[in-house]
Amino acid sequence: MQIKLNAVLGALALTIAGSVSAQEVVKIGHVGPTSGQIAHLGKDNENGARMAIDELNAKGVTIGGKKVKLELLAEDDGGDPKQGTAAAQKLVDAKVHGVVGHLNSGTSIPASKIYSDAGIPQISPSATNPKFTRQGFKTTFRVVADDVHLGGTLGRYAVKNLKGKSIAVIDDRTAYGQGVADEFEKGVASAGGKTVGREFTNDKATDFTAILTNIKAKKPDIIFFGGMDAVAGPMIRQMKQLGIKAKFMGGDGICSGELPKLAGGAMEDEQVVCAEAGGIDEKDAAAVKAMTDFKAKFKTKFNADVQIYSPYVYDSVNLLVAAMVKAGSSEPAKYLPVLAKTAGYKGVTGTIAFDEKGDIKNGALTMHSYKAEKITNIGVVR
Ligand code: ABU
Repeated sequence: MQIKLNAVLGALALTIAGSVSAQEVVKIGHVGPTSGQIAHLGKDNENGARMAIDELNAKGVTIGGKKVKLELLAEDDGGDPKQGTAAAQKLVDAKVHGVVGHLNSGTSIPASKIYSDAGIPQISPSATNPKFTRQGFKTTFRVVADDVHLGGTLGRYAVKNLKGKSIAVIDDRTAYGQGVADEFEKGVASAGGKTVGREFTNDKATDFTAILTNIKAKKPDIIFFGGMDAVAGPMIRQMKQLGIKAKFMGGDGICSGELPKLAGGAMEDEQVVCAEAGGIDEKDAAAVKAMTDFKAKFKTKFNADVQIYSPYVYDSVNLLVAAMVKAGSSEPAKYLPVLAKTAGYKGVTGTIAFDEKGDIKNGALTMHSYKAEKITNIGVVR
């Protein structure tokens, strides 16, 4: 009898201990290229996610009356579409509650079908190819402007502000690079400008002598590159070696803190003009303070400067969790409609609202240049 009673008491004690310690875990997936050519950008993104999760856990998150613990499941897609879909499937199999990523359009687009089929919300902090949010998926969101906005604005800026008379275009044949270069050309044409040549390379190339020699013969005053900083840097270096003095433009993919280093000191002051696919108005003191504080905290935590997208990743993780809290559930089917209705969310990258496609409403672009090897802010355009 005594043995039976002890067994019952033991089982009861285990059950009570179990229910006390079984705090619900909410899994947030993050995917980016933490290996390969743009690993420095992938790591920047992953750190943005880590910072958001650590802060939320430290503050404490309650969803549907229960305190939860957030867990980051970080995957590397190497910037490769096949590796991207494999990483997406891995996160779906791990039953993540939401995903932030991927970094590249070429990985975000194929992965979006996998998340959509599984009903899991995905926010890209950086994929700018318009197709990403135009596939009819209810689970797909992005917090940056798209390439139509980005490339078109840069094209008009090249003609109207930089007074470009003969403009050459190069792209890296990726979903992002080719798309943004096409939109740039349209923007140049719409502003009455002239494109004198179009060349292409790939996202792993290191030698641009042949295409730059072709372009040099056309005497451009501006060269636009659709691609990422890892290719743009050596291209700027080789322009200098070939005696090409043209201005160099690009989209968000080249607009990193790392670009001067990648160009090996070959970048002249104000030679490069690029646009971040988001940003905050310099006149909005509260927004400027929020971003300044973010950058300082990021530097303290990771001993690294923000590259491009980590603030967008940080906001994206916070958006997912805010929607879960508001919906009272971390179940994707329950919080997805709340996420879709996001409006007036004050993040470190500005105020976020989604349109019916999952795109940011009234997205901003921030024009940047470089001086003394440091990125400088020219201002926000909308
Ligand atoms: N937006 C530039 C980098 C990411 C991408 O769209 O591929």
